[in-house]
Amino acid sequence: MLPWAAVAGLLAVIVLVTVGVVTAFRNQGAGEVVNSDQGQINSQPPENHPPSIKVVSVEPQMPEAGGSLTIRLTGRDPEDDAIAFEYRTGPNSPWQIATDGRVTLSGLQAGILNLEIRARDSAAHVSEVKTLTKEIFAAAPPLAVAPFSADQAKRYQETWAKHLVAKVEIENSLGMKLRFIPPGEFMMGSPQVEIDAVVETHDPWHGWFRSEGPRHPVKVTQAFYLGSCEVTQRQYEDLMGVNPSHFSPTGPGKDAVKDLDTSQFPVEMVSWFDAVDFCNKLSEKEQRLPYYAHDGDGVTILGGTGYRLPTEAEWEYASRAGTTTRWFFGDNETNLSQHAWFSFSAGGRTHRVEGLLANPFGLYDLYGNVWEWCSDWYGEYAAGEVSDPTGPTAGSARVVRGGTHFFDALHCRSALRYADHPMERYHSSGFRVFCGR
Ligand SMILES: [Ca+2]
Ligand SMILES: [Ca+2]
Repeated sequence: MLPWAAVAGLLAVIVLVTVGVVTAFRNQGAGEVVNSDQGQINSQPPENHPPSIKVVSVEPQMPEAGGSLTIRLTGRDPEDDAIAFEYRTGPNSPWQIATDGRVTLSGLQAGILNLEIRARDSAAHVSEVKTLTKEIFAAAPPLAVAPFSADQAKRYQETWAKHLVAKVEIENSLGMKLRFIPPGEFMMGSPQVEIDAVVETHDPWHGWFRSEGPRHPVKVTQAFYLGSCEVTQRQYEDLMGVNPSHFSPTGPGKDAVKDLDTSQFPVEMVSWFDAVDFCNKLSEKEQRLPYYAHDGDGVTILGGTGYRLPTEAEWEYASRAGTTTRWFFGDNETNLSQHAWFSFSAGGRTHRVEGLLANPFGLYDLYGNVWEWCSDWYGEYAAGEVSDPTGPTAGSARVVRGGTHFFDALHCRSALRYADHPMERYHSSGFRVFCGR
């Protein structure tokens, strides 16, 4: 005769393994078990089974670090015993009660969360342990919503770069430096009072000045890299094999740059198509997918990870760096010569890039030196809010931004717009490159 406990244990194992084959009945009132196959009566406690457990919901679907996570649980017990739910966040953590079948975790840490859950019935039978695996995402920093200070611009740049595991500055295969620009929002264009003020200068550019309105909110939803400088003559020649620049030792403007090393001067005499070809060739060099398909007069946007020209919204957003003033350093024109080669300071020619002060994002020569081709066709602004605008779908001229070495201060502002036919080449036509992350 086996001891009572051993019999009970053996029977429990048999029942667990052969549920559905061996059926046990409870002998009412006696606390005995009748085994229907063998007809034996033993002094056994009633047979009981563990409950099952199931996850009903997990909220939110993409939990962020510092936030909370709520998991709702349900379960069933074969005997309809009362069920309690338990959880723990690791094999070394104590089991805790999930009151009302709800687990709420707050103060989440970035990384992978492995939550163990189980159910226990009132007869102390415990379900299998289930593991719920959830990625906790690092919290996104706040968007760079203008206006913000120069210090804040740097902080946005650093925190977003860190969040996206990117560098604030990268150097490409041509030795060209590119600056990380965080996503954000800004007011594009000039307010009417500003437009009225510059039109008051009786400049023949009234039409261009007026096209700075209506000022409208723009969202820049993706971080990107923008060349810290205009593309230089050396970079252009290294990649394209030619230096078309007017202000070069062999160009028509060679007398203006006599005895000067112009290799770090901005390349000019490049058309919009030349700039597009440069971007594509640089993409190929770095095994990136070319952004454009260029066939004769036709350029199709393929998208992809390659280099391209910035949109004028991206150019203005990066140029403003959170400011709402005429220039990224304020409204005081007398400070422009610290930041730009323009008619007052340039002496009628281009100058070495990176020679003056940068804007808060670390971009040089945004104003003056050479015009910077943008990707957009030129067109009037619409009034409403837009996200990542790319300009009209067709047109006759491509946007250029920033003014040049022979324009005065009012033509070298963040909001100033101008456009040229994409085939045109001037000794003031240059560009800087855009690269997605
Ligand atoms: Ca049970
Ligand atoms: Ca420029």
